[in-house]
This record gives sequence, C-alpha cells and structure tokens, in this order.
Amino acid sequence: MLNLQVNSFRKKNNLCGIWNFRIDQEKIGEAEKWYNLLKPELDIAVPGSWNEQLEAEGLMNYIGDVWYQKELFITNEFNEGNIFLRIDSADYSCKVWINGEYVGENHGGFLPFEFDITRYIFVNKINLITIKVNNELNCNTIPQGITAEDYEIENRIREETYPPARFDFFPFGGINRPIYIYSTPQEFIKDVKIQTKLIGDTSAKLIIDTNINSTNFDQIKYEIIDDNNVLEFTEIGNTHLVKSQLTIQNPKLWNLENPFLYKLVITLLKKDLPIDQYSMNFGIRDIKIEGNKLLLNNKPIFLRGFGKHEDFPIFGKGLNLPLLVKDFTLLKWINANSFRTSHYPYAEEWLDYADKKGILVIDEIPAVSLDFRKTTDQTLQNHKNFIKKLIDRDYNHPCVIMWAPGNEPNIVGEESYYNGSGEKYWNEIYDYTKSLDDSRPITIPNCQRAGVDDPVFKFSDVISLNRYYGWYENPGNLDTAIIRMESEMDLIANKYQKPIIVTEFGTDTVPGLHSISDQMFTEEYQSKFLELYCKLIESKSYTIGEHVWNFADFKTPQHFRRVVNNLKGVFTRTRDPKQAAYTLKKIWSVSKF
Ligand code: GCB
Repeated sequence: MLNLQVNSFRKKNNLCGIWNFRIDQEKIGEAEKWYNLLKPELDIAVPGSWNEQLEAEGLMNYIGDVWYQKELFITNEFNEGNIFLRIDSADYSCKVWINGEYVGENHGGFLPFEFDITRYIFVNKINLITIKVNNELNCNTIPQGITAEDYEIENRIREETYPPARFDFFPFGGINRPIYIYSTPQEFIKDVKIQTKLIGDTSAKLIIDTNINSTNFDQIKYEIIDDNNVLEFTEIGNTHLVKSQLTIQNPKLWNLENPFLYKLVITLLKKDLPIDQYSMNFGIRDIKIEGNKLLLNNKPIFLRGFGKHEDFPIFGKGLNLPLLVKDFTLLKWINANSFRTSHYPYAEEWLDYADKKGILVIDEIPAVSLDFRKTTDQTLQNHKNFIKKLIDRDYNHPCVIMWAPGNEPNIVGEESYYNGSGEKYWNEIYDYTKSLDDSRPITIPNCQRAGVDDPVFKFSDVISLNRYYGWYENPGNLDTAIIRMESEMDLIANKYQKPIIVTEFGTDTVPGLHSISDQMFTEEYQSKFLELYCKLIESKSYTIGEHVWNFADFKTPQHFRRVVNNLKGVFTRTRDPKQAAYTLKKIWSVSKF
C-alpha cells in the first residue's frame, strides 16, 4: 500500500484537527442515524486517543462505540479521477458514512485502510464525513480480547485488569493516526514493490513490480536517481502488473553509517504525455542469517536497542511527530541501532524516519499473548490478514530487517498447545509470512512461561527470548538471576542451533529511588540488572542482539502490579533519562565487532 503524496497528478486534503464527537454506550447511533446528524456532545482531536484527552468526560477506561463527524468542503481540484478516504489507523474497528451514505468498514487497528469514495462526494460543496469507531476485542481478533466475565469464568481473578486486556499496554481507542481525502487520476499507479538483491560486491539486482489500476496507458517510465545520476528506462504498457528488472553497478548501499536512499520516479504515459506519477525512496541492502550471525550487507551486525511503544501522555497512541523526532535523537544518543515495534505496527512515519536515520526495525503485529484455549479458525484467518496488510505496507522499507508475526504465545501455559496444535498454528503463520516475503528472517518472541519446547522456536529463523530473571523470577537476587539466564540461553542455543536475540529484559524503576544494596525499583537496580544482562548476552557467540524492555515508561491497564505505568523504561514516559540510560550509553559506545 503506497504512502500518500501530492504532485501535479495527485491531491490530498488532510482531515486532522478537531472533530465532533459523541459516545454511544447503548449502541443506538446506527438505529438513530447519527450519520445524518450527530448532535455532538464533545470534541476530539484527530489524531489522538480519546482516553486521556477526554478523561474529564469519563472516557479514560471506555471500551465501546464512539462517533466522529466533520464537515469538509471539497474543492474543484477533486473534480477528475478517483477520490479516496484514507485512515492511517482507527483502533480497532470502524464504519464510515459520507453524506449519510454507508461507505464501508474496517476491522483491525494499527494499519491504514482506504475506501474509494468517488461516488459519495459532492465536489464544490460541503460534505459530511462520519466515522463510528469501536475498540472492543474478542478471541477472534488480533490482538485477542478478554472481558471481566472471562476472568471470573477462568478463575483468573488476581490477573484481572481494568480495562480488561490480554496485554500489558493500555487499550487506547480512537483515530490514532491521520485521515486524508486524496485523489488520483483516472488511470493511476496503485502499488509498487521493489526487491533488491546484492550480487557479489559490485552490483545489485532490482525487481520492480508496479501495479496499475487500468490497462489504458501506453508506457511506464522509471527514473532511478542517486545524488548525481539518473538511470532511466521505459516499459511498454497495457497490463495491470508491470514487472521490470535491472542491474545497478557499484550500488550505494543502505547501512547504519550511511543510510543511502535512492529515489524512484515512476511515470505513466499515454500518447507520450504523462498521466500519473509516483515517486518514492528505496534502499539497497541485504539482510541474512549465516550460522550464528546476522549479516547486513554481508557484515555481522549486533542489535542493540529496545522494545518500544507508541505511547505519550494525553496523545495516548496518537501520532506525535515531535515525540518521534525526540525518540530518534535519544536512540542515537544512547548508541542504539535498532528497535522492535512491540507489540503492533507503528505509524509508517516511524519507518520512514528509521530509513532516513539508519535504524533497524523488527516489525511486529499485535498477535500478542495469544491464548490457545481461545483461538479459532477466525483468529488464524485474521492473523494472516494482518500479516498480509503489514507486509503490503512495509515491504519497501530498508529499515525493516525482520518480521515478528507474534509475541509471547501461550503466556497462560496451556498444556494442549504442546500437543501439535501450537506447532500447526505457527507452521501456517510461518509459511504464510514466507510466502509473502522470503527475503527477511522471521522471529516470534518467546516468554519464559511457554518454556523451551515452545513451537515458535521451530518457526523462527532467529530465536527471540523475553526474560525477567531478577524481576518476576528471583526478585532482587541478581546473582541467581544471571546464572539461570545463562543456563537457559545455553540450553536453547544448543537445542535449536539458531542465533538468539534477547528481545526483552528489564526492571520497573521509580526515578529518584536509590539504594546502595540490590533493591528492586531503584535506579541502581535497573542499571546493574541491565549491565549484567548485556555483559552476559554479549559474551555468547550465538547471540545477535539485545533489546532492553522498555525504551520509555508506558501506560498500562490498571493492575496491582503496575503504578499507572509500566516503569521498565530507561527513559520516563516524558523522556527524562534514568540512571540506566547512562549505563547503556556507555556499554553501547564500545563497538561489538
Ligand atoms: C512481557 C511482555 C510485555 C510486558 C513485559 C513486562 O513479557 O512482552 O508486553 O510489558 O513483559 O513488563 O511485564
């Protein structure tokens, strides 16, 4: 799915701003046709989650339906071609009406979707756009949901959170990423996929697949631009899918020190005249596993960084560009080279920026803590759909070096998971992901509770371990923690003979709390814990990375083990450094290779 852009053929209207807003706790909005006139009670900023923004209106923990409405004047510029409504994410499902007419719906948060609204829009007039958003989850959705009743039926009273969630991040609801109306010409470039492959040291093969909505064009022109040169070639048109191949000699590679991006400009031509154009950046780089090593452009690389979250006070999960810039400066400051989009795809702006700044990304989908007592055929289907949409959006990003089609399955320790059902499930997910992209390794982080026989090990090219010895296990006892961590890592490395990343390790830390002995929650404890873990992980020849949990404190559902936030951040929720930030900065200033 292509990013939006404005040029002489394509227009775009940004609908971000203040929208009319109404809560629909009784779910009566559709019967009462609120899409004709909302009678708004409140306002809401888009992008942004409703929870903290409208806390004073009682929405902090709200799960259910809400309605957004906005009037928009559509200018004459949109008179020709196709008009689309694009929502970069509405968490977790939504329905759309334009001028009172039902347009469509989308299920699944965290990724963009769009509707062709050409026939619903009045040009040169005011149009009424209505969006109903719902943030309920169930056992078929990705992520899976849970209710207060489920906790009781399953006798998991002490595990109950409010709002109920199967995961340890706040279930922020709302239109969390931008909304646009955009237009394309009648005949337009729908999608572009660029595969790059290094051949020896001196050339790279490029395969460009361009998808066009029509066959009514004669030629398609490609220009590949680097700093000083333009490589141009043309293909004959009249097919929906144009496949092109070429070789670039002495390519400028995308790497961490110099994340070089080429520019590709594609122009559709009819009778020698341009009828549409799309330009995009791409990088040439190679990522592969060889033995125990992760190789970027044939050179070993060791991942140092974090699991993150999209989370900030008041914004919730709303796209927050100043925060994005700040976080990348902090990643560079602390000498990190990578992060994981735990536990869902982030706004594409994060990937664009990682491409630009030379930061590597493990791209994850929200199949977090799947409960195998509850998965259904529908869960599997939704899971696959999610993977497809993720790869459709993110395939062209050089920063994305690995797919994580899940995180910590079977955290509840269900026995039947090991009788073949878990294996069958992950086998399908693995094969499906590979069928969409076999150029990137796959990893599915394992939790300690799922143990060393977790079938995800078999279906991961790289083993990812989330471990908390010294926190949830052996609290306060770092000596024992490190001994147990080492023996488990050695065992798994021996058993599976695959490289390992420790994708989570960390301690909750209250900034300003200090102690001269090993006391949980103090800054010294977090700092020492991370130092010991990094030392251990980096001493093993089978490891290829360490991702601290977490980059910054983040809001969680309410539970007695959380003080509003998960405090495992190395930075606070508002990005002040804890002592551990300086410790990591120092450790990571020394190159691993
Ligand atoms: C985990 C989860 C993560 C939690 C973390 C914790 O294993 O993957 O979502 O936030 O542990 O802090 O408990």
